[in-house]
Amino acid sequence: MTIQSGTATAPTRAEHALAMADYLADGERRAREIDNRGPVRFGPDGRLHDEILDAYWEYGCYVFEGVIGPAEIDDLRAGVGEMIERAPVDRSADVDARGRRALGRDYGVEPYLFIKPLSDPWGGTDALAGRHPTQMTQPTPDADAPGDVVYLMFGMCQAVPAALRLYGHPDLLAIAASVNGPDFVPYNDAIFVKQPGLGGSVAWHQDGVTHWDSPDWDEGIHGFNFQVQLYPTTAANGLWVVPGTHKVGRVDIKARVADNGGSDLLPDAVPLLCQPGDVTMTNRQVVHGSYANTSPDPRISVTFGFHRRSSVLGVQGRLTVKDGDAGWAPAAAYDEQRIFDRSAVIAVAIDARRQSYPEEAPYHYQPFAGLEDDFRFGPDTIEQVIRDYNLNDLAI
Ligand SMILES: O=C(O)CCC(=O)C(=O)O
Repeated sequence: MTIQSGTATAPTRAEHALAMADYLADGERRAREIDNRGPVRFGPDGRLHDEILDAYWEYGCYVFEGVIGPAEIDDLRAGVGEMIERAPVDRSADVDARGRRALGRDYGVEPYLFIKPLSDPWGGTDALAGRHPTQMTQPTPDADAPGDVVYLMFGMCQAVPAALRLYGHPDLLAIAASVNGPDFVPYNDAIFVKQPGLGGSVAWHQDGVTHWDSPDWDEGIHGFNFQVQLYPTTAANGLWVVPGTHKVGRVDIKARVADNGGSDLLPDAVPLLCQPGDVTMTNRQVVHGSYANTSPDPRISVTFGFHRRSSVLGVQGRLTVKDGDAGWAPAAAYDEQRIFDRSAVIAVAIDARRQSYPEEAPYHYQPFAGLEDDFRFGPDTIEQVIRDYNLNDLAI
């Protein structure tokens, strides 16, 4: 069977899984041929090892193996699992499946984004600046599938204490400093939930929206995203990237799919294959996407990104997901205060982590040097820094 983008006749879940098999195997083989994975290594100066940086800049993605230990992964699975359980029963409800008031009814940003099972909510639409020009195959879910499934969850630093601690992870922050400079700033965060047989797709896209025509454009100007994987990621449920596309400017994705006979199975894409505790770093300019999860394996990717300060300061942020609806939300240009307020989450996260992992050397975040005592994790900073922090995301 040929799978085509946006066709009227949708395969069933089982047909889709079967039809993907050869493509998935080929993609795995291509992924193994690329030298872009291994444990995190730093040089004597504390910066990410040059070999890793070179590979990241060559391919636009890197898989760091075994960064997060099993005990921390267990904590994250428990915390994220609870956040999923506390979701409204469907997109119009205020109570969770146990009849409790759902999480986040008092949050400034709705924490849950629902979709129809196995659907592609953004492909071929104007959402998110129209950056997903083609629609992925949307298989028909099994008859017993729920009407709505959680697709994305926002506000992890407020909703999941283990995720706040993760946000202060010294190796991840040292990587961010190596790529974006010691004065790096945060972007946003989102947890991708791809339940087996239900999880939706993310259509092929490049993330950045503000700097494509900038005279200062380069391959790093739109920053990168980490994904901390809580479960194994496979070719069937994982994120795919087209290596090297972060270097070539805006890619005509529509033409690529058309040249591929209308199929969304791009021939030069590779899946990011991970074990629990592995962390991927993906350049936001690389063409990337993921297929409907018709496999039996769940994927939960705790996703958060970082930018160069110069990419954000004075820039009009335009890209956001608000009120459960992905779309443009014009804001004033990001100024020093906004950047400071959002970056304070990193300072508090570092201290939250220090309190839970006293044996680990905390990361020294240069923009908050000397201010550490003002941003200790506790009731005051939970209220003043963490509550609704994602209203201040820095989305470019
Ligand atoms: O994890 C996925 O499936 C999609 C991730 C993505 O599109 C992103 O992080 O920008």
